Amino acid sequence: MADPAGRDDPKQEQLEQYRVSPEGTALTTDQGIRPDDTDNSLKAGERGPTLMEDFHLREKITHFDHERIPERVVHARGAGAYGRFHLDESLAEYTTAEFLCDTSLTTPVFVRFSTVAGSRGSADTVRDVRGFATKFYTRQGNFDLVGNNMPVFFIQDGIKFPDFVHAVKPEPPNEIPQASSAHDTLWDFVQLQPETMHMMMWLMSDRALPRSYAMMQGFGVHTFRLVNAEGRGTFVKFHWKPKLGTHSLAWDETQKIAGKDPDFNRRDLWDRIEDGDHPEYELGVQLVPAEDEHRFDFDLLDATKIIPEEEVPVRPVGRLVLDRNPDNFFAETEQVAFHLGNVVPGIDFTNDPLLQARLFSYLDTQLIRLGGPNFPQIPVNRPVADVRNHHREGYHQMAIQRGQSAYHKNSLSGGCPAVGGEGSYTHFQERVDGNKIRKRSESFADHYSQATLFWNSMSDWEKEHIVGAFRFELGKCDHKHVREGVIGHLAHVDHDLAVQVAQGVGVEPPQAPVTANHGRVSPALSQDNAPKDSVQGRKIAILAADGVDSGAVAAVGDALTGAGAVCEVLAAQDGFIQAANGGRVEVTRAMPTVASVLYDAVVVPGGEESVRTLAQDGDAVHFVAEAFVHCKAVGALDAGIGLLERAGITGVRFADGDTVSDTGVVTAEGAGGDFTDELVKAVAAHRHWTRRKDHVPA
Ligand code: HDE
Repeated sequence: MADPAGRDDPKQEQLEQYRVSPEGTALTTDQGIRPDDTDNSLKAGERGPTLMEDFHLREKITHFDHERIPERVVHARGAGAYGRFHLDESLAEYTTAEFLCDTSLTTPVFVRFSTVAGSRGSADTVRDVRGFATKFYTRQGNFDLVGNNMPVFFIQDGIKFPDFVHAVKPEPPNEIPQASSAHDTLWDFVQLQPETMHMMMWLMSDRALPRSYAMMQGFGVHTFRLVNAEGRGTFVKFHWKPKLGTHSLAWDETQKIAGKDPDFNRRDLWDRIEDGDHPEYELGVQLVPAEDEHRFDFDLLDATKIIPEEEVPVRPVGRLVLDRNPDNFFAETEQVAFHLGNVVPGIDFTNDPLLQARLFSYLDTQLIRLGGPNFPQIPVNRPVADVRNHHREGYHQMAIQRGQSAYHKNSLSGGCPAVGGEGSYTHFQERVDGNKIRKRSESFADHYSQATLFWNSMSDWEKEHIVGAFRFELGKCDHKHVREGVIGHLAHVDHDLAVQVAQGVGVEPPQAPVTANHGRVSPALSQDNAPKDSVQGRKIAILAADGVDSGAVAAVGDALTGAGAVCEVLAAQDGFIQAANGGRVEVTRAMPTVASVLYDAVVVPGGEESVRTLAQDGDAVHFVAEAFVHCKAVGALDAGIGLLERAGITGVRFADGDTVSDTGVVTAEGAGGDFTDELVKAVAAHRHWTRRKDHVPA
């Protein structure tokens, strides 16, 4: 079966055998019998008791009773999509993995994005790490790259994972709070486990609040190993870089979205794919020759460390495009089973103790979640490569395995399936010896330097957001000693940071620096340096009422839609509004059903009567003010400029002599080319974070 671009896709072809649709069919039981009625149970008399023999009732209720499976213990909430990975640069010098060597190949994939701490029904826009898990259906078998949107992790050794997850999940007595790290147990864990500090800097940064899954980086986190045809190993870190740049929401906005549209990121992914605006990511690798293993001031096996891109550049090798939504959430997104141990020849592991524990966990967890060892046969999990082995039976065995022998070696089936030979998986040969010991390597001991590197690399506005996040989260901790403990660690990261956070949470700030800041920076870490040249998939609200200048609505709509954005006309009610020139403008949505937090920008076209009405509508005034406070592009034309004044955005004189900052506020008399060009640029900039906004009440 062909993909949307008309290319052959073996995975979609395989899935097609399992897809069923209701059109033109008759209702049957699971046994294929057509009941004559599915609305009334079988009774002894119209008002009599229900009969046991009603097989249809029993089957229907029984199946319903068993509809739920356990949610994932972490990463329970997710959204998935199919796509294709195309290789541009061959890595044949480093690996035998065919999909990384042959540039003529396009590999089908399934990707699942997720939050970590929340339950399946929690909101998308919580402060959290995001999972970015990719299953490559390669011709040599499945390769799963089970990554996150942050390149480091909270802990160094997998044996701490249950402790960490118990600390971040809702607290045991009352299961509060849902999908939030702002509570005592998480921060208690943090203050007693300083290896968390680097990751906590990421978690308190805007990286934890992605605007869209299409605007989020992904990282394999661990150091893996590529192995070439000669058996030579090369260390590798995997990176996904979104084509649209890495962009985030404002913290206040995320909390409001969680109520207005808890499915915000999931819906965004779905809509983009439905609209043909396919999310795209570049796969990059950082390669480190085996002989350089010890050349860094950190250990490559320590998952709380990055390799700064300035030290080892990220080499782009291919492109991932997500172009197909699943047909059924449960069948595909819920039942997909990722496993770090799913590797293909040419990709191998390292001794990272976090990675090693994960190798145990994923297979184990799928057994309980998906109910037995045959989950690889579920359509979304099936490799496109042939599967033949001596595994037999188990719950829900789908294959009818023929033949007399289910063992190796055998002579009765001609020795088949045959073992080894060309293209088989050979483990990397590494000499290993050492004392049996429960101990962390000394090379894992520095918990602060890279947290400092991250802090140093942030722009002023990013630093402000980080301080705000620490204050919010620690401010929710009831135990003062927990707040003090965290400030104690922050003091080792950066003195100013510790002082600013301490001041916000009522803790005595450190008097003098306890650790000198090393002053190093890695510009690649700052979102300030992300590409800001596209409005693809951005959502723009055009506020209007009767009497609107329909020419301006059309000009703004054409310019932004032409550049790839999605424009929606919002008015007090659904239907149509009368334009100033007598024509009609169709309303996309009634304002009370949406909110500014669901848009990237707002535009107020002219039309005296329209603007007079909007200025008397609290929803409209708040819409504009809130968009401004969330640093979004705000556009106004002619009389529309008056609404900005009404919202308290313009016309304000500050006591300190400062004037109103107008970055990202685009106004003009007449919707000419300059206005729309400036507007498109202001929207492409994503947000105008440096804008002064404390005077606007929203
Ligand atoms: Fe996971 N993780 N993890 N994790 N993880 C799971 O597997 C685990 C870690 C990640 O969309 C579970 O099927 C341990 C790092 C993603 O289905 C479970 C440790 C990274 C997903 C599990 C880690 C991840 C999971 C829960 C420490 C980034 C969602 C359900 C040793 C590199 C995959 C499941 C999806 C899911 C265990 C740490 C990423 C329990 C023990 C580091 C993206 O097996």
